[in-house]
Amino acid sequence: MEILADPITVNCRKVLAGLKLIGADYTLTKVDYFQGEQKNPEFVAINPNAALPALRDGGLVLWESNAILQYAADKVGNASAYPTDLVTRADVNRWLLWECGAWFPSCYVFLVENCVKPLLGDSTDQSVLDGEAANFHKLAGILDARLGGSAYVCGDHPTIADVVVAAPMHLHAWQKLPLENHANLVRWMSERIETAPWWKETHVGEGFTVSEAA
Ligand SMILES: N[C@@H](CCC(=O)N[C@@H](CS)C(=O)NCC(=O)O)C(=O)O
Repeated sequence: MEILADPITVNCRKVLAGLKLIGADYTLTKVDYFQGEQKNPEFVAINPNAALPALRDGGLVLWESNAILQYAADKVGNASAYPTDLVTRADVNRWLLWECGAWFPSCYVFLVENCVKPLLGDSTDQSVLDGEAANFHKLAGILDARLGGSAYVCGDHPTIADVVVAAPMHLHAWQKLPLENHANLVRWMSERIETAPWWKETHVGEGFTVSEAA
């Protein structure tokens, strides 16, 4: 499997961490996000959305980070990372869709305002952050309630749902995500996610720095 990605971005880190959790072999072809290489015609021919990441595997070209993880887990046959029983799989799929449709867009507001804009010399728009706060707390509360009843998002061991849901908050301190009232979410992130090898090996630091291991 060839992954075309820039390890600093949310959805690329998600895929790289997920592939490590799954135990899938892959090669990484870097497409530089801040150089805008995702907009180059060669990459747009692979992903017409001009967005990272993408996968090539034999004749398959696949984009959408969550679809890439679903494919990779099924290809490897890792039923721990992506359970095959009907009910648990439905649960995992539900969180994947929730992340893409609701959680990522909310966390992304904080990433843009508190990380990307200052880095590019632009100023944070507090009114945008204030406008997103209620929605963020609603969503974080949903996740917090789930994590109050189980160690991981879908049970007692990590699945791709954990990687997918953690990714949009991967720079939570720098993003200044207002997590103080979501204790289960904070505990899960610090004790279950940030201690995991697949997360540490794909570390992204403030300023969008990556280690060699990434
Ligand atoms: N739903 C897509 C979102 C992909 C996406 O938005 N990727 C960002 C990086 S995390 C991107 O490349 N955006 C294009 C841009 O900002 O030019 C996925 O999960 O793969």
